[in-house]
Amino acid sequence: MNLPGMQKVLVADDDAINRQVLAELLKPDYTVLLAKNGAQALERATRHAPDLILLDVMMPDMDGYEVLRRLRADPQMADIAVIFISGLDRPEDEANGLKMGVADYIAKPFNATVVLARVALHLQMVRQRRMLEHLAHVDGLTELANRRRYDEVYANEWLRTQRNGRPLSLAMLDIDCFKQYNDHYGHPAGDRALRAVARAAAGHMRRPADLAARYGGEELVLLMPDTDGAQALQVVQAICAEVAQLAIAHAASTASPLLTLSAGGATLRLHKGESAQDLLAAVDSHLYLAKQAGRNRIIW
Ligand code: GH3
Ligand code: MG
Ligand code: MG
Ligand code: MG
Repeated sequence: MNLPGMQKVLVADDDAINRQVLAELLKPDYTVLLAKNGAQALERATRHAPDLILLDVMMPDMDGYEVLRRLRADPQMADIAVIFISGLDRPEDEANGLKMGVADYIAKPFNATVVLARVALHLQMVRQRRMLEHLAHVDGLTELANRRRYDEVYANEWLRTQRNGRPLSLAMLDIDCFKQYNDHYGHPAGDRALRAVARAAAGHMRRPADLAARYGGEELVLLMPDTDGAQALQVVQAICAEVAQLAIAHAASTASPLLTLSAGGATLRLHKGESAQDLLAAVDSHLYLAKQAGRNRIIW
């Protein structure tokens, strides 16, 4: 069965019998992908992002060591768990494999029950690691990226922008009179409103590199690499329009009878020699101006 929630295991072995035996063994519990050589293993891994790779060490053309090196050198695949399955059964071979960073080493001829148990164990660790990463990077209330994640991504995007000279746009959204909203409607309603605003913001992040994050409290930050000011402004306008459409009543707001946002934005222009802090400072001051000018507006 290939259920969508099933974890994916890639079996890479040049021996057709081995592939078949392992595939039959794993198929009841996992989505199994097969590769008959190193090049195919890398291609399948790139395309299908398996959770675990059972990798034969001795293969013609490209051996398991080389496949592992190339996986580790590719940021998209560097974290994939790998188990070596090898006819090399000397302790040195096993120790070498483990030193290269594989999760486990299984000697051939293998015992089916043991292979299955080890695969299950490592896939459980993969699930646990993903859960920890999720908890470390995602804000529990809004499900947006959290501040920690944003700081990491911003630092990377900043460096990338300095290398490629492409524009980098940043915007900060802040819910208007949100303290009064909580005071008037209660914190649970405030949480729901904040989640709705977060969903609207996330829904307008179109490119893979775009990031909407919870900067803190009721402030969301949008990071849009490769996006000029005009494009980024349109995105923020669309988010504000969507929040207006949600028509969340806010009887205690000084800005509008409905819940609104204020936003500040700026786009990095390298020739001005701005720093990462300057960009954030510009965004902050624009948000401040938007608040000063009466809220429910965007200043770019
Ligand atoms: P302004 O228009 O100037 O932004 O006014 P404001 O009241 O929105 O700003 P202020 O920074 O004074 O208050 C922010 C409020 O947001 C205070 C806090 O109770 C509320 N808030 C922050 N995080 C959460 C949250 O997770 N849930 C709820 N319900 N409220 C939150
Ligand atoms: Mg082989
Ligand atoms: Mg506010
Ligand atoms: Mg605020």
